Amino acid sequence: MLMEAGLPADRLTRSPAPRSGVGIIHLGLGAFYRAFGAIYVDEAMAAKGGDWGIIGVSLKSPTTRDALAPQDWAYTSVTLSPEGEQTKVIDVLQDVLVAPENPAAVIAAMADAAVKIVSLTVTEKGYCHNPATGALNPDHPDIQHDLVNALPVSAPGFLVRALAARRAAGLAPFTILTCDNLPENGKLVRGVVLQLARLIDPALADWIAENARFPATMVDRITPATTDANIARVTELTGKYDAAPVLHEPFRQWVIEDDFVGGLRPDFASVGVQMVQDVTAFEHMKLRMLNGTHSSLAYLGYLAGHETIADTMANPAFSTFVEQLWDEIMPAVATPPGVNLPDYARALKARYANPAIRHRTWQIAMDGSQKLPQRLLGTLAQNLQAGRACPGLCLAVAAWMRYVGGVDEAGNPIDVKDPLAEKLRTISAAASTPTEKVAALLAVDEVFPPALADRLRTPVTAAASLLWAVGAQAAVAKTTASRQTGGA
Ligand code: CS2
Repeated sequence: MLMEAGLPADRLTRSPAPRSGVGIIHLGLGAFYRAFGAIYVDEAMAAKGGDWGIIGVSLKSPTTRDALAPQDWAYTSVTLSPEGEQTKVIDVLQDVLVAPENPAAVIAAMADAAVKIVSLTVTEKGYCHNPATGALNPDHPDIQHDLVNALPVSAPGFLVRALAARRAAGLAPFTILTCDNLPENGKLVRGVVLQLARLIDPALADWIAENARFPATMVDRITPATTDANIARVTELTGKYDAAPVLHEPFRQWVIEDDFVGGLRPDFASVGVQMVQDVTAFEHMKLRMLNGTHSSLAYLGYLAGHETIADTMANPAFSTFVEQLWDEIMPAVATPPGVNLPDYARALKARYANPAIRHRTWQIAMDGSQKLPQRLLGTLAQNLQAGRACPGLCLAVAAWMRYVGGVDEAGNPIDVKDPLAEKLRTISAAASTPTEKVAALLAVDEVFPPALADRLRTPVTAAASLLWAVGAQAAVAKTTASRQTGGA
């Protein structure tokens, strides 16, 4: 990394300030957690103290550990607003472990008496569940492995084996704080952990059910993957080379069910986290209104040739279309306390349009088979049952179907990243017309519960026929033809 004078920039280093003790193990050390939860924890300790230092765990690759180790785990957070960039060094991480290199060290860290919370951002597919039902998939290869090996590979495996170690040592369990965009995420991770524990040792499952806590959360901060260009820009801004900065929007919202083992947690409320009794309404609103439209814009925007969400929103047909989506979604969202849904939608529109955030449609399009149920299908099920047509949302589902076929509108291949990618491509390729493709893909019951598939057949077939006939840009415009362009 060269500075203007032609000299290499110094590497970012940690401040010499004394370190706090470790209280949290975080599984899944991606950009999102480092731009979100880690910063809240850092601020809560600065405001109110406590030994809540974090050990991060990468469940797959050593990349983040290798990038952060020479920086003694410090990294730069960059807030990107249309007005400019603001940087801050975050040094709340105390260590980073790479699970496949030493799973026993991860279990030992999680079983340490000082640890009170294990938090997770392992993405939807990291829970090894069936997306349509939310239940553990016992046939998942990682779960098959973890059933018979004391040194696990999956997130549920690490949770269960570490809880077993704590029970054997006579310690209390930790709180499991999921920070992934899953429906009723606390309940989901609880179900997955208890199912796996029961298959390994029913008495362990009973102990976990009685003593562990699984607060649900709603998490929100748009954080695109960091690129090489971002790294170069951070060096320009700070004069230091940081191999793993995180770049994110100014907005953030964290709503947490206040249900921790022994009540032990950082003073989150002191730094603006909403501590509530029930997160469900917040979570539904966010998953349906934000992530639902994000995925819709990602598939349709990608097909229309847009690289980022901001580029997609700059296309007037799409900025009108997204308003139609919110109008379709809002009747299926209960208003959380203190929120006004149209205002929430207006704020989302401004966040999406933030030109400083280059969030690739391709990135958001990843893992659609794991995302569609909570982002789009719950809304559709509720609306169709109530007799409310949803042409915009059906067009989004059709766009996902087109996308997973693996060929774009110009005939170029799409690099589809999804645990079901191969299966979906094969199913799509075996069907020739849009009608046949829709029928075949609706039969994928990991994604579409059969009763919903029946309801979706007619409207999604209509949307797919339009999409295949005229392309994404014109299909979006046609679907909103009766609307006025303009503000939300
Ligand atoms: C996005 C989310 O990549 C995706 O699927 O929809 O990561 C989104 O940016 C966050 O949930 C915003 O809080």
